[in-house]
Amino acid sequence: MKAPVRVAVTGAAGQIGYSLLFRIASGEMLGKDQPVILQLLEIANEKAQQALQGVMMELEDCAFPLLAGMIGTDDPNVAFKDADYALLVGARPRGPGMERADLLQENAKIFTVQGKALNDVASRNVRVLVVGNPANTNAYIAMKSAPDLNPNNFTAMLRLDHNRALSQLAAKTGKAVTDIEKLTVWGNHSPTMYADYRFATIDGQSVKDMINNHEWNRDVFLPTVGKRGAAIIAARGLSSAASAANAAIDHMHDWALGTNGQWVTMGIPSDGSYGIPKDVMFGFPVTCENGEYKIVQGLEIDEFSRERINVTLNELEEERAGVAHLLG
Ligand code: NAX
Repeated sequence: MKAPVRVAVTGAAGQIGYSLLFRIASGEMLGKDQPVILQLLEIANEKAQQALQGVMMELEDCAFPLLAGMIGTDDPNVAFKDADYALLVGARPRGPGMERADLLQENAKIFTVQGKALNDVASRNVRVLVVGNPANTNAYIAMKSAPDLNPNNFTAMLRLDHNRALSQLAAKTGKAVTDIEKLTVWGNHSPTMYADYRFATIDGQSVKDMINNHEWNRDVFLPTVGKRGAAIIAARGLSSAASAANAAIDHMHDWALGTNGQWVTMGIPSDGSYGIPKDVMFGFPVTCENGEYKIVQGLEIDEFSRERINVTLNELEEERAGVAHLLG
């Protein structure tokens, strides 16, 4: 059996946490041979801490063979101590009457503190996934607040958008999700993201040619994927939780264990590829191998795609400008 790794999860008593922690502890994220120590962070509020204790009791009651230890805390310096993986799920939700700018500011405060704590106490190789919204900008803030860590180890979750797009394409073509390769989602985890199936194939055949309907792409597919989060809220009265937890598992699993050459989508700091300014936390097509991701290069960006990419990039640039004063 391997030595245990430390997995920090914030917002551990929330909805996504409740779907996520049990799957991490059962080995679905890092493999059935990888013991984990869970380091769980919740806010310093009696109700939240009590709820966290309840979740930890349930984790105990599963008697997971791979769960090698567990702590619950309200202190980021404790939660992130020597963490090998950090899933930053907890964030400030949008309250009544709260403007987008206020939401950005409130979350910027949280992710500055958490980025600093990661910088101070986490493993030098910690791999960070930000789920809490606005995920890309929160990940950017955490990265900028952790100057001693490798910026490439800060990522944002676009995988839910990727998986949503996969499912829509499987339904449209009548094929299985596992048949579809080379799909990606560019940009921000927001309705502006651009799900792009121009390169996707099924048994070597072009999905674009199979569908052969630009209007469906523009008027049905993109709005369906982009507004899926809102549709779930309308139907369930609560935001996506199990599917978000599933996407977080997929993201970390593939990053740690590799994708065997398959494309997946990760929000990562741009290296300048495809004209996206350096450091912008952007959804790109990547492949993963040996614990590293690599952007798929050489894809042609046509006029429609460039327009879409610019829209989502502009939104991210605006968010970045909105928090610049907090990053010194
Ligand atoms: P919940 O409100 O159920 O849970 C969030 C938990 O985080 C709460 O228990 C809260 O006490 C805790 N929390 C808040 N601030 C914290 C802090 N500073 N440190 C530690 N814990 C903190 O929300 P949930 O449904 O679990 O969603 C969590 C986040 O994921 C939200 O920001 C949500 O918008 C975001 N999402 C992101 C998605 C993505 O694809 N990137 C999709 C799903 C989801 O909407």
